[in-house]
Amino acid sequence: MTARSIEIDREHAALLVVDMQPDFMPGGALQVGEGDRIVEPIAQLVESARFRVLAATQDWHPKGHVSFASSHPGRKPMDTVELYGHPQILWPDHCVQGTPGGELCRGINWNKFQVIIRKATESDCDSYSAFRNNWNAEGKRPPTGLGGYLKERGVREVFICGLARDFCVAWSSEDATAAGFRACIIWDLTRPVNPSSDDAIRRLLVRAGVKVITSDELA
Ligand code: VGL
Ligand code: ZN
Repeated sequence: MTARSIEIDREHAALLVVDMQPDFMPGGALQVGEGDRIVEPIAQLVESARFRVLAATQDWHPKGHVSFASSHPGRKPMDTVELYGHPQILWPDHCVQGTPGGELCRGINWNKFQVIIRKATESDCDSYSAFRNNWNAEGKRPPTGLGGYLKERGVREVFICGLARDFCVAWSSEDATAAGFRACIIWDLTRPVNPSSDDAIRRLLVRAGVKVITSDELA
């Protein structure tokens, strides 16, 4: 099979690198299998200068965050509870503000990024997506501001990679199309929390209008 070649319209293109943080790497508090394997290829993409805008997210929870199992007596990590009428998976404590596990990972030149959005910073609301929080007590999903930032900078197409494929990357990709961007998920530069979700996630994203590509197509 010969790889298709995807033209990047550099002037209107952003790379969005999601939650590349030690707590999501093997050995971290909420480890994602092989999360470390995508650091080097993402670093190369960052160096390649093929995107005018480089954006990233950093999961950045206060201590005692509502998404932590430790905040729900009697619950354990990976349990699901209902929060404001929607399912909320309870996670191990992770990416706590100011802790080493919450830093941006080594191996990627973060100095090149124009914008790094910290998300899930409010105690009572989670945020998987780079563009919007999860539902809050008012039943709303307030924007993070990233969509406005990218639009004001003339971005039309967002290429998305990072962790985790089935949570923050999937939600960010879906919301990117909802916000009016062309969205491409660079599938091989993501890794899932739950590998058995891959087929369902891929179908969900395609249905939402997200283009699923691989990094070799960008070569
Ligand atoms: C994430 C679960 C909880 C992610 C963040 O980055 O995908 N997943 N917080
Ligand atoms: Zn989180």
